[in-house]
Amino acid sequence: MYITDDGIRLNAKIDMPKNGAEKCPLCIIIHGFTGHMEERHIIAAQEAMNEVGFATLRVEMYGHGNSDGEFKNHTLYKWLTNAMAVMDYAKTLDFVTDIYVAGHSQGGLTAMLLAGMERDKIKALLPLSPALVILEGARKGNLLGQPFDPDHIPDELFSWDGRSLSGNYIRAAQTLHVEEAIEKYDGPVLIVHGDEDEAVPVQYSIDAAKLYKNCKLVLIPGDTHCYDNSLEKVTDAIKSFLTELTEGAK
Ligand code: FER
Repeated sequence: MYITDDGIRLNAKIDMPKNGAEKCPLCIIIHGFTGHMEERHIIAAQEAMNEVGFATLRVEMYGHGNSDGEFKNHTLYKWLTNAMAVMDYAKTLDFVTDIYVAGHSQGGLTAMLLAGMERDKIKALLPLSPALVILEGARKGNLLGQPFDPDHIPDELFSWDGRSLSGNYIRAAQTLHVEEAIEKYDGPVLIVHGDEDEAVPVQYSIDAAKLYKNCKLVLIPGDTHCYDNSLEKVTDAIKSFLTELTEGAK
């Protein structure tokens, strides 16, 4: 299935909850930088949500997975307009009672920025190891382990898989301020982060959790960026957070 954002087709997949409910909440799930919807940790999050009565909408963003766009040309601006298009689509689904948004890493950062814009439409927010380091790295001149002059942005940088990325990625990231999006969002937030994350230092999540008005922070001891060691702790945290919210509402 495709959701279209201004002519760009975004590959998307809905999975319904296990309980067979006719109406239910839906959680949008966004993968990270170089990621896609079939990654182990994305599927684990999807299945955990389906188990506790949530439908999920996994979506692949511009330049990723089976969506349109070149990886080289993706920016956080494009991911944000994609995310708004996905929200618009979710709002049209008759079976959906409430919309939730989750994302891993760059997808978690996108979810946090989106929640600032759609604060009245997003019931709760689940950033998983959100890549807040990107915004600071873009402004200070270090991304993907590569130093650069932030006032003379290079034409391209190289992803960890060797692919080229346009300097426009840096230009866009330099302008975004997640603190404003955090300030605007009053709903419940669950941040999950492995405390041995090699790509995004855990301190970013510790600091962000303090800025949200209503945030639960779950640190996974000894775990990595993609939860190689304790994925079940991530899914447990997701299930208890969502169950508490939906049970609390009854
Ligand atoms: C970086 C650190 C982390 C970076 C991107 C990420 C573009 C994103 C990680 C992810 O989405 O998994 O320096 O630079």
